[in-house]
Amino acid sequence: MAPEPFSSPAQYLADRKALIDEVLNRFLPPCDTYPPIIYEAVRYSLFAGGKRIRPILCLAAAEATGKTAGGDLSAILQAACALEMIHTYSLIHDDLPALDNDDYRRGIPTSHKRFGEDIAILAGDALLTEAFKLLSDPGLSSSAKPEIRLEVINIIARAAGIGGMISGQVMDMKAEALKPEPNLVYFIHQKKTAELIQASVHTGAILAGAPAEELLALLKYGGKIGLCFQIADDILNAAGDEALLGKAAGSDLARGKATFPAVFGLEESRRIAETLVREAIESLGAFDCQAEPLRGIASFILTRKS
Ligand code: GRG
Repeated sequence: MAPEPFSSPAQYLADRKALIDEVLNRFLPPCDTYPPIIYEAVRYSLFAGGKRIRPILCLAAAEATGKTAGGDLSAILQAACALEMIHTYSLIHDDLPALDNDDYRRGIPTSHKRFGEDIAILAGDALLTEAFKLLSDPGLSSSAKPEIRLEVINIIARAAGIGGMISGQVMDMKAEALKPEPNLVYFIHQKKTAELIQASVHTGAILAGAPAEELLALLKYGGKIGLCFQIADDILNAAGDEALLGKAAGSDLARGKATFPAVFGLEESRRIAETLVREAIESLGAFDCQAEPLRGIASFILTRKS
């Protein structure tokens, strides 16, 4: 089934989220697969109501190239779902008692609160590994050439791995004992959040066959909104509505986390985030209306309430 055409950012996000949910559901075995507890735990976190920003960005970047219209989206959807699995794994592990020790995520008890720490660790491990199974499974989609598929695996592994999200998470924890300062907070946000978001855009672009100049512009866009996404997350944690967030607000300050509001204050953090959104949209200057979803997502990142 072809995705709905773009009408508004809100409609686009809702349509693409429904599409991602449907495909994720198809990729995952049902809850009564043996041993059921781990399938249930994986589905519990994956279908807890996440916004699906990373997979949607993967689709939107592919669509921006204009090369997907009427084409086979299966490899792009496969990669998009893998990105959401990696993101969900990172949230499950981030919430563990040994890391952030959070009780609520996406408005419901965290995985370890619901299933115990042992199963939560394994659910995260399962999602990370399943993501790479999905990315490397040629049986599911033959529409991407093997060398492009390998490049995608490498891009995502670098963003999620030791030099990417893991380093960001390590410094996020270690920084609680350090003085928050600009270089540190830029490093954490770049690694912890921005690189996977940029990799989502990158993945969609190369699977769609974006030419070099478009790819560069899309990478610039992805880097800017990736950083902006974490700054917006910091601002929501400092000044957002707990009921809308579905998790505790104010926790970053209480823990002494290195955040943009802690380093720059709320007002300057908002200004930096606005500049990043503007620059992200400017980097799409050479694209036509097919990049409208990407422009809309950039603005949504700043106005979102959860
Ligand atoms: C390996 C033990 C172990 C832990 C890894 C890598 C890691 C833990 C954590 C990643 C760091 C992390 C959780 C960054 C936060 C990024 C972020 C802004 C998350 C919220 O993303 P949204 O708003 O969430 O897209 P939804 O719920 O909408 O999907």
